[in-house]
Order: sequence, then structure tokens, then C-alpha cells
Amino acid sequence: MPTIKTILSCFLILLLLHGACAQVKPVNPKATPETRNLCTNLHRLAKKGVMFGHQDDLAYGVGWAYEAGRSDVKAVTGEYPAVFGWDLGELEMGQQANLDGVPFDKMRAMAQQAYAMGGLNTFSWHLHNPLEPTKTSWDKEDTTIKQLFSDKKALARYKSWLATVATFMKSLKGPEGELIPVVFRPFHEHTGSWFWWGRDHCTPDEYIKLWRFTVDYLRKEANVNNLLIAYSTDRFNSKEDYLERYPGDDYVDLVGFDIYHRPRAGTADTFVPDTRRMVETLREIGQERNKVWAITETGLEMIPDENWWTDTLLPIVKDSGLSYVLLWRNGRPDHYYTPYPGQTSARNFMELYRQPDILFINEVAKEQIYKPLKLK
Ligand code: BMA
Repeated sequence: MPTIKTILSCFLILLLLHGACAQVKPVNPKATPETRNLCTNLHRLAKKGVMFGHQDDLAYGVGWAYEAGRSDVKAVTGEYPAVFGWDLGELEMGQQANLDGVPFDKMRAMAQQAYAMGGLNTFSWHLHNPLEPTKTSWDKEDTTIKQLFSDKKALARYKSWLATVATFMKSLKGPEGELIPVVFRPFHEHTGSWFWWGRDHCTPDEYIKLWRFTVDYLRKEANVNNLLIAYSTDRFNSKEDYLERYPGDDYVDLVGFDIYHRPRAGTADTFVPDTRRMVETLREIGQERNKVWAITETGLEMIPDENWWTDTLLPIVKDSGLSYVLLWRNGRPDHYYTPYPGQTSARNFMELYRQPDILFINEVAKEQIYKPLKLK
């Protein structure tokens, strides 16, 4: 006769197994334990709230640069964001600093700081054109991708660029030498046509080929196992439109989009309903494919609207299931997306900050997103 203790233990084992099966795994089967934990925790955390993110938050803000510990978000709210965005653009060119002047050694140190605080790092990549490397991401040359795959020299160059990305990603290490898991978000905003990988410059098959080549190279050739891969479009009209260039469920961990608020005088402003509709479509896609979803870039430049945070951003992200929303960089006095003390929208930003389901670093640190899921 099995004792009550044995029955209970069996039940507990079954429960644990069920928990393990329910966990969503990264698309890279060789992902490090911390990367697997992050994937699981992002899915779990999205049910609790939306993490607030900011590009280059620790690097500079309006009127300052590279002051240890400083952040415009923290200066206003007293707290750092939960998500830290960075860009690798021009790493591939052998530069010491990225296209916005952020030195890569400082970027690595700041990403390590973000990780140590318990936050999430995400990297985009405004890379040059591998066919003509002097040309930037904003090169609108048609058929670049098509030519890339038939031009041995250019393809070798592109592989060497990927090797620089791999080396950087593998240099992101925590205090115990463990690799820091990060979100990697290549070839973004491709439903627009301002980058050489944009919609008008390549076919869906070509875009998908470049995507798979990139992800395969990183995980198979370069053995990079600390990435979650983010697919993020710009504006889109429907689910079909969003998925037109989707590289497949085996190549994507997170689905997202970038969208900026650019009100135009004399035109009805439909930003909130339009963006909310996009979020709902994204939610459907995320749920169907078991991917987390996020607004990977957004903002209103210089935030002249004093209630923008609760009138515009909040209705877009509230009860949306979004994992995070990332505001773009505070690059110049005429190019910034989060307030600094005294800025027009600073008071209203505090109201967003006080929302229990908008998560900044302290709440996210408590969640220990790099640690295994505990039975709750
Ligand atoms: C754009 C602007 C540019 C910047 C680029 C890449 O939105 O902020 O100034 O160079 O992103 O970060």
C-alpha cells in the first residue's frame, strides 16, 4: 500500500513536471540556463505588468553624458527603468563607439550594471550596408539583400560583421562569469522603407533569408547562447501584414513593433486608437504563437503635451499583456523622449510611474528574472 507521503510526493513531482512543460523555452535549444529563465520569466511577468524601458538611459540625458549612476528617468521618479535599450550600430565598422557616440566598452559596463540591478537589456543594430560599407542603415539601395547572397566578398564581409556582434554578446558577463542574457532585435522597422532591409528594397523571401542566415550564424557558427530574438516591425495594418516577413516561430522569441507619435496640425490625431489596435493584433499573434510581445520603440519627441503619459501612453499599454514598452533616447535638447526634472510632462510622468502595473526596476528586481521559476 502506498503511504500518504508517497502519494503526495508523486503528486508534487507531477505538478513540478507540469510547471516545467508549461515553461516557454527560447528558440535556441542551446540557450544558457539564465537565458531560459529569462524567457520563462518574461512570459510570467507580462501577466503582472508592463516593464518601462528607455534607450541609452544610463549613458546620457538632456544636458549630461556619462555620469556614473545618472539617469533622466531616475532624476524624475527616483527609480531606474526596468528595461535598458542599446544599439550596436557601427560595431561592425570597427568603431570604438556606436552611431550615437556611445563607447562600446561603456555600453558593456552599463549593460552589466543593468543586469546587476535585475533589469533587462535589449540591443538593436543600425548596421551599415554590407555591399557598400560606407553607406549607413538609411541607405535605400534596392536589392541589397539579393545581391548580398550572390556576392561572395560582401557575404564574407557580412559574416565578419556578425562575428563582431557575436564577440560583443559573448563579452557580456555577470559576476560569476555567466553570460548575461539579452534581447537582440535586428532588422527592425522593416514594414517601412527607410533602411536597406525595408519593405520596398527586398522581397519577403529575401528578408526572411537574411534573418535566418543571421540567427543561424549567431547560434550555430558563433555559438552565441545568451540571446532572445525579437522581431519588430514599424506600422502595420493587419495580422497578415505583420506576418508577411515573419521568419518563423523557430527564429523569434519576442514579437514587437516600433511606433512614434507625430501629431500634425490640422489632422485628427488617431495615435491612441491606431496603436491600441496594433497592440491587440500583436497580442493575438503572441498568444497564438506563444511569444511575448512588446512595444520595442516609441515616444513623442520633446513631449510637449503635459499629460502625454496618462492620456496617450497609458491607454495604449494598459491591460495589454505587453512585456515592455521602450521609450527612445534622450539624445539632444531637441531630441528626447522621457522627461528630465522640470520638463513639461515630468509631473504627469510621475502618475504613470505610480501605476501598479507599470514596472520600474525595483519591482522587476524582486522578480529575479534570471533565476528559475519557483513554485508559487
Ligand atoms: C534615431 C535618432 C537618431 C539615431 C538613431 C539610432 O531615431 O535617435 O539620432 O542615430 O535613432 O539610434
